[in-house]
Amino acid sequence: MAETLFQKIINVHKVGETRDEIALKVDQTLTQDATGTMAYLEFEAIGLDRVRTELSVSYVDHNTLQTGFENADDHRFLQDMAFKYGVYFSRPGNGICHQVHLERFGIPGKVLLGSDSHTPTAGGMGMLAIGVGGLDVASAMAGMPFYMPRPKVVNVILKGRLSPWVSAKDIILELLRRLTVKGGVGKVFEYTGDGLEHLSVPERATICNMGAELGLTTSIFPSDDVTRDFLKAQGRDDKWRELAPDPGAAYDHTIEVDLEELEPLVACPHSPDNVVPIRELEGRPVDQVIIGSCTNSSLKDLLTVASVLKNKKIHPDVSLAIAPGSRQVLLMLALSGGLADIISSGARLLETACGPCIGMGQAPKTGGVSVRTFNRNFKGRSGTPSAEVYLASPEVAAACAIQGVFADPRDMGEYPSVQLPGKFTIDDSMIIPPATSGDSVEVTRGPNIKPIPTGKPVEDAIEVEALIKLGDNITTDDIMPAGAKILSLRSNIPEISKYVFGGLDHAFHERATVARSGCVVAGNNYGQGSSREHAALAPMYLGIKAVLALSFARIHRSNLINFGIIPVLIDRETYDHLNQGMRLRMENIISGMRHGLFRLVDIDTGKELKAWIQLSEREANILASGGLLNFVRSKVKVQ
Ligand code: MIC
Ligand code: SF4
Repeated sequence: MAETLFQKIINVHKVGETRDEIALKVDQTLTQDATGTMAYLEFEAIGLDRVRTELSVSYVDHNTLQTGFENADDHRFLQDMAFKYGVYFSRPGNGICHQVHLERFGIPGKVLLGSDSHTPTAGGMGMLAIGVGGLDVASAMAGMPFYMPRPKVVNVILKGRLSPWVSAKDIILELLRRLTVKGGVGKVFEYTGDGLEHLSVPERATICNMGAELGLTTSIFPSDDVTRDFLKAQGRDDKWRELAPDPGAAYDHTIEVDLEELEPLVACPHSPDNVVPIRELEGRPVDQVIIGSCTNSSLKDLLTVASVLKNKKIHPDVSLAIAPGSRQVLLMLALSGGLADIISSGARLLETACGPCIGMGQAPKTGGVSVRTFNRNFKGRSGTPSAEVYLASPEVAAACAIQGVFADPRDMGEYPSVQLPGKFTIDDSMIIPPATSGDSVEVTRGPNIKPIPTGKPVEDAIEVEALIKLGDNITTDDIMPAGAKILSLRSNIPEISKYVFGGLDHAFHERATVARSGCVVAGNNYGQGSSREHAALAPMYLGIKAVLALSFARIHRSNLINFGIIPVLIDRETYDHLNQGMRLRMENIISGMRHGLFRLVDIDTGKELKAWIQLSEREANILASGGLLNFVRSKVKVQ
């Protein structure tokens, strides 16, 4: 039978399956520092002396601002842990994990699990790459399979060729416009079509990267001649193999995008799916432009920007900042002369890291309008709650920086068609290989690194207070905000838990501390966005026992289960009934976890509310063990 590419990769990695889940052997893992400190503490708690993957890499790219000892201590801890346990360590300054992984480690056809929601970026080179919480990565590093909810596979056919000044970013923005941030939940997008021929690996990676914003499990492109050329330029052509779906493979659904019809698009505040053509915004003033992030900071992107900025100055009312995706990109930009064009335009050069994407500097002014080549524009994520953040391609961003207003790049004359070099400059000196034996390696732990709290087995009956009632599409940035101040507490759960829901409700922490046993009520797609397990771990620490929502985002749902919080599904009637401050009783939870039904009662009125628990058998076992860490520990020992 003709098979999809997804199916072919599954066939060689499947180590078990149930009706709902496929168990996969994981070949590679990646972590970044903001999720990595927890992931390695968790791996350490599992008790093995070496990772059991083909390759694991620890990147430092998020918490690079060192305004106190905390981040520097975490970096040292991560370097020691990597050296000890058999993990490659990409030093701060070497680049953003997803960009560096594409350049130096990705291999077509392999399964990659990463503790960052944009791990699917590697789908641009034919990897099956999935974003998960840190504990899932720790478990994979311990050699445990990854259990993927069985997705629907959608064929996205890209037809024709992009017009000048229209870029890969516009393809994914068009999909977000059509499908919304909920449109990809439970799905994998597999790209085919004659349009692929003209899309380089970094452009494909941009499309896969923002598949995370659709809520997709992952996205994947075939591995073809374009992939081979990329790997060859990286001196890694031995890693190439051809991978494609069989002709006539059956998909659950098909979407077509005619690339010739696309125009430059922009996602307006405060959601990546709030997409309009740039012409609808033309002429409105812009205060800040930032080019970078794991979505758009490849050499291709920055060489294009350099050509646009060449012999021009940025508008006096605009601050333009540029953060190259990796040290390789920065080096080659310098060697090509493009960096000089960028600097002389008046741009501010930032280090090769996530930077402003996660609120590490460059927060806009009060009410400022910021055009960014990033993937997320959730309210407050930039560090300025009143700022208006727009997401666009590097081409649009550069045009806005020069004009000082939203500007259509198509008015800038001839498109600088940039060709990628046949050979990249390769220097892996900022990647430290692990020690051959970790036995004698001492791990340094700064005072900010606190032990991980572990969950307790779920009880059969509990009383909880509804501590907050929220609407649809609540992001993990809403639950556990980021930004320079809070991110430095990622290895200190007691401290970071003070900021849970901080941007929405400053009194939440105090209410939760007083109540000691609470639940959260939410609408659809609760927990969309990042993979940060702190959005489950910190609420668990505050005594949150359950989240009652109309629906959940995939990664966050798993994180809740991993930390012993029950994801309870409710219908609209129950949602409308529930209010902040209500006291609720949950009964028959243990059998409910196996069979779905349990009792949810409004204590004050005695009214019984419709609610159910939908878990796989494995997930029920995890909750019964008090979380994944306890569960994995028991499994690893018996192996
Ligand atoms: C993000 O883009 O939100 C992050 C920061 O990269 C997160 C991970 C984290 O919170 O550490 C993600 O995307 O998973
Ligand atoms: Fe870093 Fe932003 Fe990418 Fe997250 S989305 S990995 S913060 S660059």
